[in-house]
Amino acid sequence: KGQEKWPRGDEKVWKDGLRGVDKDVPEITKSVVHHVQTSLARQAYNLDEAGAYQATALSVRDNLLPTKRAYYLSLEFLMGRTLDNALLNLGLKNKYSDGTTKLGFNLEDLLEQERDAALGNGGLGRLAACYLDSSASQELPVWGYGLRYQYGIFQQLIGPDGSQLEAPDPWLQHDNPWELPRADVTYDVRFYGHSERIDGMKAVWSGGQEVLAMAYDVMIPGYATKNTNNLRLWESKPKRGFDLNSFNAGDYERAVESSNSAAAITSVLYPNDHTTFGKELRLKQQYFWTAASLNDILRRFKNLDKPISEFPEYVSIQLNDTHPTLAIPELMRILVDEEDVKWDAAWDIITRTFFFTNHTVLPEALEKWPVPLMQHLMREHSDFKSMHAGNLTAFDVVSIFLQAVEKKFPGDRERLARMSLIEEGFPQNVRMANLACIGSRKVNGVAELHSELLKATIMKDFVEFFGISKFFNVTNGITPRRWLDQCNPRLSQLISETLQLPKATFLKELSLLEGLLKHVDEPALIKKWAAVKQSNKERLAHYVETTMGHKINTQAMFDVQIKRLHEYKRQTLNIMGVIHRYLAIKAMTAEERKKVNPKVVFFAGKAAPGYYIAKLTIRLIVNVARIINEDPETKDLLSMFFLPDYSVSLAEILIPASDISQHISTAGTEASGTSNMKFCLNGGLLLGTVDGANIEIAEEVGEQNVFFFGHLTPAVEDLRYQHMYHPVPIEQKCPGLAKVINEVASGRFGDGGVYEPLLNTIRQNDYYLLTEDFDSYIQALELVDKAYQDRTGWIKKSIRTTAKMGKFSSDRAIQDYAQECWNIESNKLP
Ligand code: Z15
Repeated sequence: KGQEKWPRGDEKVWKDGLRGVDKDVPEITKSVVHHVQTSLARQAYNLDEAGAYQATALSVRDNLLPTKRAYYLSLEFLMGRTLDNALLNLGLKNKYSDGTTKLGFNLEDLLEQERDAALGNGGLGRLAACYLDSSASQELPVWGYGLRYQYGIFQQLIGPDGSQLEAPDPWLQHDNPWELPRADVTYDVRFYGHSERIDGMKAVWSGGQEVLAMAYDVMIPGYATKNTNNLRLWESKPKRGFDLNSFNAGDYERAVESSNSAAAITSVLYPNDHTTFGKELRLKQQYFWTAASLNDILRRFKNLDKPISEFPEYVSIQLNDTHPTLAIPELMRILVDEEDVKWDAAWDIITRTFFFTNHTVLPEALEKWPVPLMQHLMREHSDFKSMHAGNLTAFDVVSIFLQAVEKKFPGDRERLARMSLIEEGFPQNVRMANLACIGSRKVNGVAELHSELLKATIMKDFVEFFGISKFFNVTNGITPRRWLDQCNPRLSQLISETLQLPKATFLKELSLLEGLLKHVDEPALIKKWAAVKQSNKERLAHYVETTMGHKINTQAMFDVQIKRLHEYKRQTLNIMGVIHRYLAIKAMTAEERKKVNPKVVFFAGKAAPGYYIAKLTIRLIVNVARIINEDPETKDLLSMFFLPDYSVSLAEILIPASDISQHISTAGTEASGTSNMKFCLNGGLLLGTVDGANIEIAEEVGEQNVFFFGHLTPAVEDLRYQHMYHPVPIEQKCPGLAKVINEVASGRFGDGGVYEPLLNTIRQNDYYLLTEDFDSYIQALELVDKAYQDRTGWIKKSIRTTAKMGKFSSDRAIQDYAQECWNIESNKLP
């Protein structure tokens, strides 16, 4: 239009926009310049309005393009309470506090009314919850899929003899304001029945039981953003309540039964952690959930109107452990039988869509399902009869994969047997980890050591077959919103004042905590830091007093071990250590007792209802506590509590109150641990073995600020071999521990005979190596006592520990997944 000046506008903006150097050039300007240069291949010097229109339109269109989404499939989401978290994320806590006060209600009391959503067992389920928080907070399009159990993890009661009792957790008895029932989102899921092939190609699956999956949506608010993500939980329902055409009594009964069994699928969370039971209902849960989720994902993809070959460009699916592995053969079935995709092309889609996270190397936790059970339940997937090309079924993955292995390693029959998806035996079993591995683009462990062990043990053959680049590590993380700001508001406030930063700044960029190091020697900070810890200890003491009726000395050191009861986590080592200390104090003179560092030991955790040894450990802890808490000679110096019914909400009280916490698994057994991170973030010091994420925590905070003991991972195998083939009596191997065991057996803490099976696990083959680590454990406890005597030194360690926890934010972990696996970007609007 006769403009003289080229380029139009500000020349510097054009130039800097092009090179992308000037931070002051707004995103939108950069995006338009980008399209001028790349999409139009034109120059600022000859750009007319028609060209500028094109570039502007392309830039706007970028905002409309469908973004890729990642789906987190987890059988467990251990969410805890929502109200406080939602208020903090929205920045509305103060306003609501004022609002309810005016109405005569104290907000803190109202928060206590909420029941935990406890749809998980422990670490794996809580990790999923932290990951949803971090995804929403970083505006990443990650949606969760799980099951809406009627009953969450059981409620734990302690019986008169000290044993664990289980009661149901009917968490949905009152209305749940955090979920939205979606009667409009339902899918049919088929079980049993038979499949027929048409033209020897496509299979049609019919008959059997059809169940309805109905969606419930749980909103996941992000922190300091309007963005919310979604957690979709499926409920099972009978497809037709009753078949109205059935008039005779037999049919009526069958209709009632089938409606019962449909509703049963999502009725209860399996309370076993780290063990597989091979129960048919559990397999039904897994298939029901993966089939409904995949249908939903596929329907959403189809709305985009893209060719099915582009599925992996829009969808990534993270498998949280092997529980959702049936999604692999199910997607294969859908692609081949329903979408007419050729076998090889379908497998290519599969292996670009799925990603697999392994959470343990313990053999008893590796899922295996009997082939006959699978064949019965999922006719279509497991029809092993048809093997010729063009007539393949979803589980023919087995033979095709083995052919490829055979080609790469000719004649290596043992390798073939190890890598097969089928473990030979009566019956044969499907090895889910093998299936998850070959069907995924990448496989990761959850801490550096664990990922290394994975590659060296259960995935060794697969590393040799696929190459090392398929395997990687994402160290777990925790959300600092719940595990600092929400559970420890006073510490969060103190950090904010010290760093002179708004809370929102370091809660979103946790590495900023390092700024505390500059202040670590300031007496004012040390004093305030100690005061915060003290008030958290008083809050815990108040909880124990009101729920259990015990008064606690809050001047004593608080020593905490809270986690699922399991032999590998070695709560037994802790209780033996407590008894050892008790006996030592008993043997002291009054003068010597004055030098003892007073201590209160807290335990909490659930045992799987069928895990006999774990339950016996609880019984021992409770009964030892009953004796020592009543002993007038020692009770001011040592007391011990087993807090019943451990939960997310109880963790929120315990963690900020701890001076020291214990993470003492046999080296090489705890994949990562995540409560270790929570304690350290709250300024509690760590007493632990060289295992899981403990190692990376020590790397960050410095070895002088943690208390390590025990044998290292490479020694474990050898020690176990020695125990097996060259057993040494416990009196010789570890006299200190033998003495403690004898006291228990003699009945000092109630009927000793009861504990024989537990004591025998140590006396006999001592698989978890208590006799090997006991002496160094006791030494480490002495070092802890010594360090605690220097209170100022201790507080400095505490501040340094908190300061170095940036790495363990789940924001970082989610970034790792987003980049390494999902290839997704933030949804942030310009
Ligand atoms: C579970 O909570 C974990 C692993 C499992 O295999 C099962 Cl079945 C449940 C835990 C690990 O024991 C723990 O070390 C890890 O921090 C957590 O998963 C999250 O990765």
